[in-house]
Amino acid sequence: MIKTTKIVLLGLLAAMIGYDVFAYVEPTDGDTFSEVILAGSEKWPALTWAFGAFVGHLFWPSEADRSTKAKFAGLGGLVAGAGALTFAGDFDVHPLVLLVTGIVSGHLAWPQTPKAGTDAG
Ligand SMILES: [Ca+2]
Repeated sequence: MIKTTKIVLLGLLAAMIGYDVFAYVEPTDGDTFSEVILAGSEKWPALTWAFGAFVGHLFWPSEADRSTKAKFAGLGGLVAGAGALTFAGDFDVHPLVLLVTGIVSGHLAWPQTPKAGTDAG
């Protein structure tokens, strides 16, 4: 199943790259993935935070046990709540702040557990 997942991921990546090249060369402006995501993040800053949370989930695993992870989830929720308050206000927040708080939230509230034999942690 891991091999199938890798094939699906590579297929999706190849399709996305192919589509993005097509979107770039055809005459409509602002239709590449990068342009659409940037425009979306300017309209909805939570999108930037969500990308950060996904990065924290994917690339910052935790070896903590379940009860510790539950405490971390609470802490991650607090960070997310602080982010939500930021979004609710009319603040001009730098995207780096949103990305970093998202990454921390993704790590604390939604971490993967490293598999035995890996060096991640
Ligand atoms: Ca285009």
